[in-house]
Amino acid sequence: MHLKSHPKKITMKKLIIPIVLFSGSFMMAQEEKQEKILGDFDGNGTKEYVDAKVTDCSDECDGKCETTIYFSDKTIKSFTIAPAKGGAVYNLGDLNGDGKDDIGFYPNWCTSCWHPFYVYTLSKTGWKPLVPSIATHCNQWEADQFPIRKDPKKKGNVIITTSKWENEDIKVISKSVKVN
Ligand SMILES: [Ca+2]
Ligand SMILES: [Ca+2]
Repeated sequence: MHLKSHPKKITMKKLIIPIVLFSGSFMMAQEEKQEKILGDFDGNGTKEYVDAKVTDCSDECDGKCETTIYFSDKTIKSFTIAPAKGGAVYNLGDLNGDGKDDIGFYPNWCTSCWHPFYVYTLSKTGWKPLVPSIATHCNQWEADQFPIRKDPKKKGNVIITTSKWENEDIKVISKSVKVN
């Protein structure tokens, strides 16, 4: 009896330890992915991190709700988007072929499923929109239809995918637009 119960205990221990380790490293990877986006946003050949912080915004989105995009390389100007209760920052790659990675921003907000998607590029005078803000509905995101990407068929163009309220329905429409 005594001998039989012993191996069972050892097996239990072996099973538990790898599970704890796995979930721990998985959480770390998730956090890292959300917090640090790497890219060469000023085109100087060195990659820097981009991050976002929100100021003056309650859980109910009361306040100024300004979100500032800033960089680990402090020579790159930060810029502010409002209203946004934080949001997701994307490195979109170099969409317009100027040697600089471009930035996408999808703001968090408390109401509505309609949120704009912003695309920014660094010009000599500072950050400016590469294209007008793209209207997106949460259905579009759930369907995994990302708002902007390089047009693989036409050099200097991007494909913009936007949501539109049409005939009492939400339609997702894509079109090719020249950006360079
Ligand atoms: Ca850089
Ligand atoms: Ca660019």
